[in-house]
Amino acid sequence: MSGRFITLEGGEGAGKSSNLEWLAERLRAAGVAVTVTREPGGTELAERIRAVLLDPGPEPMADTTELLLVFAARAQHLAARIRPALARGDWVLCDRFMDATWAYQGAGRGLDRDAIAALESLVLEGLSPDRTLLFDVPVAQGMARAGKRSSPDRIEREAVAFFERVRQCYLDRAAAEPERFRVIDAGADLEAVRAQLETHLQEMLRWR
Ligand code: T5A
Repeated sequence: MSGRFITLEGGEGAGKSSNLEWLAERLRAAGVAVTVTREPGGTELAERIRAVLLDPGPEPMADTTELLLVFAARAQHLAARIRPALARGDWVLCDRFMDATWAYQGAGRGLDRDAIAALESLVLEGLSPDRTLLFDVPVAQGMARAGKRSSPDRIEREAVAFFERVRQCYLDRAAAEPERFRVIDAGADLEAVRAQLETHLQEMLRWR
């Protein structure tokens, strides 16, 4: 694989989607071929799994069902979109990836770490992002932003304590892997967030 794999992570309303296309355009302007995608989703089939995952629906979803659906979507996304894009040399910009599973299903739901690790090994086959941009925002601020935009999906209906665990897990993972993660103060205004992103972008462009 000759491309680069860059993931954007963070809690609800942190500003990942607002900056994804901006980042892609900055990279394209520098002559990089970019594939923009997201999880759960990113292919026609994986987007259908996403719809099931996020639909509040009438029947409560078991936590293990949620975990397996997340990985089912990811397996499809990797096979049909991410690995082919990396193989042709694209830089893949992905809105959420494996760290989200550790944060939401691991820390948020409290699911068994060994089970998550086994599925990670099965589905990722050793693939890891080259860089992860963590958009860190206080939970209340992020939820207020997300709440203004649309009615809550199934996961957004969780309690504040769930999202506090998610945030802490992301910060712990960033501290444990400082070479992969860059943490962005996403509570700042958009201009200040983009100034931080610009620094990280220039650093990544030196990979070439
Ligand atoms: N999930 C996902 C799992 O549980 N396990 C997994 O393994 C994976 C991959 C995905 C859900 O799936 C879960 C996590 C999620 O709950 P989603 O809709 O993609 O669902 O969820 P989010 O990625 O959280 O989407 P959000 O839209 O909530 O967050 P974003 O993308 O970080 O925020 P964004 O850019 O849409 O911004 C939200 C609002 O804030 C404003 C924007 O204009 C927008 O209105 N905003 C700002 N306002 C002021 N200042 C700034 N700096 C701002 N930045 C953005």
